[in-house]
Amino acid sequence: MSHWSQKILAGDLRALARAATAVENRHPEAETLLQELFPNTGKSKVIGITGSPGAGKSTLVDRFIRELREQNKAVGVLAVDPTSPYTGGAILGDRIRMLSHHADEGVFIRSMATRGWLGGLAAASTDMAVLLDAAGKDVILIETVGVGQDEVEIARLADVTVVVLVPGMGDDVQAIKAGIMEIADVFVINKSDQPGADQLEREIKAIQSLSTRRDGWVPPIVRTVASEGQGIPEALSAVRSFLERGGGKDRAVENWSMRLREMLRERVLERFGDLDFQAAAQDIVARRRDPYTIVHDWLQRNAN
Ligand SMILES: Nc1nc2c(ncn2[C@@H]2O[C@H](COP(=O)(O)OP(=O)(O)OP(=O)(O)O)[C@@H](O)[C@H]2O)c(=O)[nH]1
Ligand SMILES: [Mg+2]
Repeated sequence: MSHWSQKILAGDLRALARAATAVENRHPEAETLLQELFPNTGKSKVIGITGSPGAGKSTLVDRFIRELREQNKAVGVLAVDPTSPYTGGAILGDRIRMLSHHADEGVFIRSMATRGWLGGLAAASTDMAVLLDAAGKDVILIETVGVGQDEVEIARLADVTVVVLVPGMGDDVQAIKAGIMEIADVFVINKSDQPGADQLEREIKAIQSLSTRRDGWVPPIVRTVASEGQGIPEALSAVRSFLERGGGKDRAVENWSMRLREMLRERVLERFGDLDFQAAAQDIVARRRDPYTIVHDWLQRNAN
């Protein structure tokens, strides 16, 4: 095992930070590192926190960190910033807001920019979680914005997913219908100091009453005022009760099954790197060649 891996396992923060950068940049040496570290993982709990922009996710994460640190848990935080323009200032905001924890050796925070990541976001998050797990973090918090395909995938990688909603935003309920329902293990109604929390809770319950989850779990609804630290222990205890049911294994199997397919696809495409898809596609559209023969020929040529 490399000296670098040993340092990470020993909890060396500089070594971990360097590794996180290597993983984020998909540096070839990151793969060797992850290979070496993987046998030492499987101990962390991964909590996904997702919700619309400005819902208070970072504020909530910050409070979770405090609470968990009081319980002497080592915490890793991964803030996955979306490409959409509204987060222009959020990266900096996150850094500043969570800065108070930076001097704390038990907390490791990393913002991951997603520009140019297309599709690889969940893969990168998985690798980062492996890294933080190896570094001995008891809990890994992953903040993501919205409920796009990436978020659904990241939610699948988390052992438990918290969906943060805020009162008074009619579109939240639309979002619930659009797919939050299937990924939320715990609902947090943040900004409960604002009017409309009762109504939002009723709406969530109404939707919940329409269908039951396959695992029979009814996601609890917890009200918080993250900016004031209200409802934090309750939210974490809802998270814990879901974790204690132990449904995470199935989800992990599903996640790795998907990851394996992606990794294979990526490696195969790498190996076939010099193929001219564009030219081949033009030939197909012009009916000069057929796609079946093209793929067959490619496979023949690279069959080793
Ligand atoms: N009134 C009120 N404001 C809150 C509460 N929680 C957070 N805020 C404020 O809401 C704003 C957004 O909070 P963030 O934690 O940055 O929200 P976010 O969901 O992380 O935002 P993005 O990462 O940009 O999507 C900040 O000004 C917070 O101080 C709350 O419970 N009540
Ligand atoms: Mg945030």
